[in-house]
This record gives sequence, structure tokens and C-alpha cells, in this order.
Amino acid sequence: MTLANANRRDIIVDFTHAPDELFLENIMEQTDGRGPKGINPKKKVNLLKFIVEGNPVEGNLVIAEGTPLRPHVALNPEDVKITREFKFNRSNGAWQINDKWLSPRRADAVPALGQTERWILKNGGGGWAHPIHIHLSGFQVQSLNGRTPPKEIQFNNDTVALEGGDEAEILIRFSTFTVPFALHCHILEHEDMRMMSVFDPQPAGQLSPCDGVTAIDPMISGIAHHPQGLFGDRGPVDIPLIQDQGVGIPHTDFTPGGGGVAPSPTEVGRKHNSGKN
Ligand SMILES: [Cu+2]
Repeated sequence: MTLANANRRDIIVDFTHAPDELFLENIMEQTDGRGPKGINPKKKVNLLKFIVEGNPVEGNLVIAEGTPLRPHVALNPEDVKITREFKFNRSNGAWQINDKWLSPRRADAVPALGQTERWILKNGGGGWAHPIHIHLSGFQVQSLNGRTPPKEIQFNNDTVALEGGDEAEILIRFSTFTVPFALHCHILEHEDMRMMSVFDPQPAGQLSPCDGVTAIDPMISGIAHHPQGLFGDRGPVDIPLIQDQGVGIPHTDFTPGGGGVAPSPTEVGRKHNSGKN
């Protein structure tokens, strides 16, 4: 099975006829940061070692295909009253959703609590994969590029992997909290460079306080005043400050209002890795 960043699968392993010692291997070869090269069992990397010992377990369960394990409640497409689209695209050397930069003060979706929604998640292309992770509620993939998705992603997921140009149709229903949550690409460099969006489930008909302008109580939102003014406690995010910086948050040497020369993303990564920042 392929697991993108943050993907999870429940699996059942039958060790009845296993050797005394065996390994879970990663056979997806990857030699640089641009993505995996493909499956290559000769370039395997051991991830986990199993030692199998002792006698067969009494009352060993037989799990056959179709054995019910955990009840699955399928969301019904006929309940959908609203469809939203999220396109994951590149801009200014960083990443956007629906051509917008992340603002923690702006909810890009205000789903009604308890209502099933259809979301279209679209990789804007350009060759990069985006494993899209949605917080707060599981979702069920209805179709992938217009076709029936693989069985393992038809049930509850919190992440769906989108290769370049892929489009997933999902059903999602929020029934718990009414505070701003995030959806984002789970490749760390992409989420760090703003491929993130805020949604704020509310009772039907109620507006979100995250209107993009109003100050949000930092005790509720976690949005503290940023010393460089990017995420101040009021007003829209100052787009000129982040344009052409190549990264979501400028390096600390960056002077707001001009003068500073922004480092390349590589330099930022190196400085952050030095432990001084
Ligand atoms: Cu991504």
C-alpha cells in the first residue's frame, strides 16, 4: 500500500506461518526532496522488526474478508446541500489554497454543524503531490478523478493523497466543536509555506467570527500578535510583506516595510535547522 505523509491504514497481520523474525519494509525509493521515484524492492529500508515466538494463541480469531470489525456509518450524498471547492496551487514560490494566502483570521468555509457537505479537493497541478489533511472530522472519498476510489479510502479518512492534477470528491460532516480548525497539505514544507486554510463549523445560519477583519481573542484562536505584523491582532494580513519572500513567514532578519533581503527557502531551512531560531 502507498502511504502519503499523514496517511493511516488499519491492517491485520496473520503471523501464523511467519518466520521467527521479519521486517516491515519501505520499498518506495526516494533519493531527493522532490518525491518518491517509485517502488523498488531492491532499495528497501527496514522500518520495523517483528520477533515471532511462543505457541499459537488459544482462540485465535479468523478475520476473513467481510468480517465486521467496527461499524461504518456511510455519509449519504443525498443529504448534501452545499458543495465547496478547494484548489491547492503554487504562487510566489509558496503555496495557496483557492489562490489565497492563509489568514488565521479568515474562515474560508463555515460548515453548518451536523450537515453533510461535498468538498472537491483539487491539486492545481505542477507535478507536486499534496496529501490533504482535514482536522476535526473524518471524511469519505466518493470519487477520485471521476472514478470509484480504491476501497481503502472509501471509509473514514483524515488525509487524502492528491498527485499532480488529481481531484477528489469527499463527503464530510462536522458535529462537534465550533472553533476555527485547519485543513492543509501535510508535506511540511508546503504547510509551512502557507498551504493551509481555516474553516469554522457553526450552528446553521450562524456567522464565524473569523471574517478576515475582526480581531480574534488569542485565548480562543491562538493567534497572538506577530512581531513582524503578519498575523497582527486586527486587520487583514499585510500581503506586500509576504510577497516575493518565497516562504510563508519571513526570516527573523527581515525588516518589515522594506530594506530586508529575504533569504531563499533553502537558507531559511538551514538557519531553522541550526537550532538558533
Ligand atoms: Cu503539498
